[in-house]
Amino acid sequence: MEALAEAPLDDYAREVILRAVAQACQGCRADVRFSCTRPGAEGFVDLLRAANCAGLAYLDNDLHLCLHPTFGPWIGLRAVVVLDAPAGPDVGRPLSDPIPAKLRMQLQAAMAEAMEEVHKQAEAREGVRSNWEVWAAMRRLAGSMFAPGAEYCPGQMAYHYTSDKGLLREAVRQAAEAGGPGA
Ligand code: B12
Repeated sequence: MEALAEAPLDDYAREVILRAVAQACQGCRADVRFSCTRPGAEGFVDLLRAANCAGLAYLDNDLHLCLHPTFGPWIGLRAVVVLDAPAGPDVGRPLSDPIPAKLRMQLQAAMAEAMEEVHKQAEAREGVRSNWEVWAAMRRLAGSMFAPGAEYCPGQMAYHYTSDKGLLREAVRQAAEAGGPGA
């Protein structure tokens, strides 16, 4: 069986984005920064703040999540592309908080529960991974006021939180069987 790369989804996103940028920006200089670059490494960009500044999604500082007006928290922020060209007329403006007060209180309680496990672990990443269903439930609650249908499917959800490549391999196998994009 062919070995999978360290972060296959990040590699795939990088490849597709760079190809799209090359096609779209012929002759125009583009600086592309990816969300998988860790804080402290060269080229790091805070994608939550970038999405907020661009008016793409509201940055919720309680939840450490960006909320899109249609898809709520079910968006992945993959890259920022800065073009060496004049901005168009549709320059984004930060959005306002979409969460009503009652839901905000429920979310604060859900976040406090999720953070309990994080505080027990030396690494925040491990605290999220070992307790990921609680994090997913908090995110689902945040998504409850947006249009239904955007939530990740079970396989995507589990891979997203655990980075278990066995799950990814299985999803690609199923897509190939169904003649989908993995084929
Ligand atoms: C580092 C990081 C984390 C760390 C944060 C802790 C730490 N020690 O820094 C850990 C591993 C805990 C983490 C967890 C998660 N993350 Co994260 N993370 C990032 C990353 C790479 C950088 C964030 C950063 O450092 N910003 C810069 C600093 C200066 O900002 P800051 O205000 O000091 O801190 C920010 C974060 O670090 C975060 N934070 C700080 N301390 C802690 C502690 C905990 C426990 C958590 C959850 C967050 C958190 O809150 C601030 C943002 O408002 C971004 C991608 C990017 N390039 O922006 C993704 C990113 C923010 N993460 C994302 C996601 C989805 C998650 C998870 C849900 C799932 C996952 N993949 O693990 C979990 C849980 C978070 C949740 N609310 O549900 C998404 C958000 C998408 C969205 N719709 O909003 C991003 C944008 C990645 C992406 N490709 O989309 N993440």
